[in-house]
Amino acid sequence: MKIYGSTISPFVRKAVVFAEEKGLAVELIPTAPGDTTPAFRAISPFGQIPAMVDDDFALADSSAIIAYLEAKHPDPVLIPADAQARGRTIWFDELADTVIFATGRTMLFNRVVGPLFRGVPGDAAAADAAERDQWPAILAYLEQAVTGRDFLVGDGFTLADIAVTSALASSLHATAPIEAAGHPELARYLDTMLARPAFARRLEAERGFIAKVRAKVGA
Ligand SMILES: N[C@@H](CCC(=O)N[C@@H](CS)C(=O)NCC(=O)O)C(=O)O
Repeated sequence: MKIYGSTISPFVRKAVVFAEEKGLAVELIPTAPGDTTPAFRAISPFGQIPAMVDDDFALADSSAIIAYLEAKHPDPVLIPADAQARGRTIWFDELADTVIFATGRTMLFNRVVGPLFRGVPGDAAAADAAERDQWPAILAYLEQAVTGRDFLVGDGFTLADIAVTSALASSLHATAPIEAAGHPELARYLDTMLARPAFARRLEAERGFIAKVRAKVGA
């Protein structure tokens, strides 16, 4: 299957990792957010990444892609059937897409995407305010959510882990690493998640790409 986008976006990384954790081969087609080419707009009418083509079926939006993949490839289960476990899984997925990445996006766009990729100055004060006023509460919430646990929901790996790890990974391209001194359980949890091959592969490529652009623009 083809997934269009850049995994620096948490939504794209979430869809790619979800597919790879299902054992599917993903061809990532590099596509910038807002790409206006007609072929891309045919599968993502509003230009958002990710979008997917699987055989002759096209679909945009990470949540739609993930629901499609879970139905088509139920093994391994990544969205539990149990009512409470499913509710908790979707809670963490939404938390990642909204609360975590709302703050992460402010840091990422103003410190990385704008200045490095788009050649526009970022709003440094907005990024600093998000890091100072919103980021600590998110880390504190996640610290208690993973304390004494290997996974966010139940005793197995789910979409909750993929979504939260992906939102954190994108945010961490633009802010300090999570130090074990301040958040020992979250640091341990994140290390374990990021060591999974699907995450590790993407993060290595993303870091390499950001470093290359940084060197090119001299930032
Ligand atoms: N609800 C969408 C959100 C996707 C999204 O916001 N993607 C951003 C990149 S992080 C984008 O493509 N923005 C381009 C635009 O809105 O023009 C999903 O889950 O896929």
